[in-house]
Amino acid sequence: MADAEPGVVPAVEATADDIATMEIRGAATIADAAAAALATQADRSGAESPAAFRRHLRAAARTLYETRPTAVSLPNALRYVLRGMDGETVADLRASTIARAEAFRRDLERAQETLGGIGANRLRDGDVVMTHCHSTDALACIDVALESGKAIEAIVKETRPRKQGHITARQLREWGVPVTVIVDNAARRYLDRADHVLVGADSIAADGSVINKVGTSGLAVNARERGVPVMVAAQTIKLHPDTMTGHTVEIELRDEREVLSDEERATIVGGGDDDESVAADDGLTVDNPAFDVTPARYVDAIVTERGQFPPESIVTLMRELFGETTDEPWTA
Ligand code: RI2
Repeated sequence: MADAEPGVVPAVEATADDIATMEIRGAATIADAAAAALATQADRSGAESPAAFRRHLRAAARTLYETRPTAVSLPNALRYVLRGMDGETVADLRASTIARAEAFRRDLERAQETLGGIGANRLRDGDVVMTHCHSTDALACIDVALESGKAIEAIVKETRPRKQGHITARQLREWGVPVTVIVDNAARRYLDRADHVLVGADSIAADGSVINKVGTSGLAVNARERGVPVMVAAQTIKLHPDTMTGHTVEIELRDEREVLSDEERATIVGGGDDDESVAADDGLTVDNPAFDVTPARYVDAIVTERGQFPPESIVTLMRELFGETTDEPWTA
């Protein structure tokens, strides 16, 4: 855990740690946890002056912000809650911040339900859906389709390196959905059986490109070649306002041990625990990007709680919701 900033309560640090280690993961879940953590900070803050309260809230937001760089739901959540921090006394600041965080969390849940209803309209009775990774927004679409009596089958990519496809498979089996789990490399072969590719998003850029779990872009290209439509389920909290002004989305690089354990590495480069020569520079590089970028032209529809959009038109929604302001209130 990084050194705590003054005034940040331990529960916020614990949430930040859980996000960094992916105990808490998935863009919507991260946003929800971050808002809850700011409410906890407000509730437990020991600040004795309004200025100190504001300073500590900003420090808490910074602590959360620095955990993972790609999912924009995190800064969007922090910005939303901090903008609601209002009042001349500590008591008023506390109350307004907590109320704002609670409103955010309610809206998030409602948005996912609404999105699920819209996405479900794209699914017909008997359809087979191929999934990648684990997305609560994508699963919400299947959930509503099932509730309305449609039979759905799923082909679930296991999604290396962390195999979050297993979480998707578990959820779908709980709902009674017939599931076929495949290794990622089998996806193209199984696309012949799929009616949809359905994925979530960590960020959506102004040009309609979708940043999602690594492997999404290859899947989308193969799906286009096979004529299988690609549907992205993403609440508007996933829209990345900075991209309207030309910024790019940072792709998180994670620990190489998620790909290759120390033991596996030793089997490649030789040596073992007692072999000092392996330690420093063994000439083997392991890269572990968590996400990739799928260009808009490979995406058929982005489904949000505000409706379904062709990716190229998502920028109009982005402007409407965020304007041109992308300040970072936690940097003050
Ligand atoms: P929901 C996940 O990232 C996946 O890439 C998933 O598609 C995306 O977040 C959205 O998830 P990670 O946190 O918000 O597992 O739809 O790296 O739940």
